[in-house]
Amino acid sequence: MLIVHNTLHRQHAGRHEMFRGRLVPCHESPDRLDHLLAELHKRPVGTITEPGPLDEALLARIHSPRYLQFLAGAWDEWVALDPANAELDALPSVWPVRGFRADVLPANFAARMGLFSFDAGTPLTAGSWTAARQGAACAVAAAQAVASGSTRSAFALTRPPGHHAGADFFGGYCFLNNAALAAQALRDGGFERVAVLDVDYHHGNGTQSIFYARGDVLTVSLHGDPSTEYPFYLGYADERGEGEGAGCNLNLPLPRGTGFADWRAALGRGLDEVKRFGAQALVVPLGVDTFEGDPISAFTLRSADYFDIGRDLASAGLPTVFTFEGGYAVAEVGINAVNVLEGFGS
Ligand code: SP5
Ligand code: ZN
Repeated sequence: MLIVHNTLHRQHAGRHEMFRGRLVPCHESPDRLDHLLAELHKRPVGTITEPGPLDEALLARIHSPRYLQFLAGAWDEWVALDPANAELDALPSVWPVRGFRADVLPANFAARMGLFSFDAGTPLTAGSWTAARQGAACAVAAAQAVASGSTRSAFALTRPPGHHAGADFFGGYCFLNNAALAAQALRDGGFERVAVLDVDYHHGNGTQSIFYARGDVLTVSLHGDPSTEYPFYLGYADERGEGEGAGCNLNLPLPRGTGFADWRAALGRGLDEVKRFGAQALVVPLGVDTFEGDPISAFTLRSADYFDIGRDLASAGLPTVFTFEGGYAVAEVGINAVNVLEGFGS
């Protein structure tokens, strides 16, 4: 397995996220990748490389030009609002909901932050753009290596994560949709039909929305039932895709407290769907926030279960790209993620 390392991820280090009226310390922190890398050094499951420069044309096929332009200038604009902001994380505080204009682009930066986001839990910092771009470059490099045939499987150490980010919005700790970029890179690399099988605790709303009307990319997500779990407003079982993408989205919501037996049965249903679709390559947004010790999630998977997840995913027999998503029991993040990779094999 090829492992693509994100050296610049540390430049994205939020201090606080808004949670129920309080600013609380960020769950999504740079030390998550330290633990992952340390575990990869203990248990080498593949060769570690660094990505080349990010393919701008590919980036612009997944994200809208005005969103990318917003992200590129966001930190400077935040500080321009007030020089004291340089010491603070940028968070949105006002959003356009139903009935508001989606076509306007307010000059006011705070207004644009809301236009391009869906929560106040995703701090944007001085280095977020640099880090997100390098994470995306890892996902693309991993996918291109798989598409070229130089490796059968690859794992991208993407941080910040990506599966909540849509074509023109950030949220859920995500800015650029690494998994969507990987799927598009696999399509461009010659695979006609690509499947995304998202195993993070949270619904992959960004990836779903990006591919919702496309028939060439299947999106499947196993996740905490959005009626009680973040991101709440998408991820229900009746969302099956639209237009050419009708039938090409599958959501498998599971209740809080779900254990490995039920979770694994849902994974089996997801894998059946991947097979039925006739996927030629697979992208797995790998979150390990399904772990019993995760501080923000409510499934009860144990560390040993992640070997079985890897084995089950390998049974699809497809060229596979993993992107790294959630998982906030920091000390166990490395063990659980590398267990998946070890179970998967090469
Ligand atoms: C990539 C990913 O896993 N994103 C998840 C974003 C979840 N954001 C909402 C977090 C709510 C935090 N709840 C804290 C509960 C503490 N008891
Ligand atoms: Zn998650």
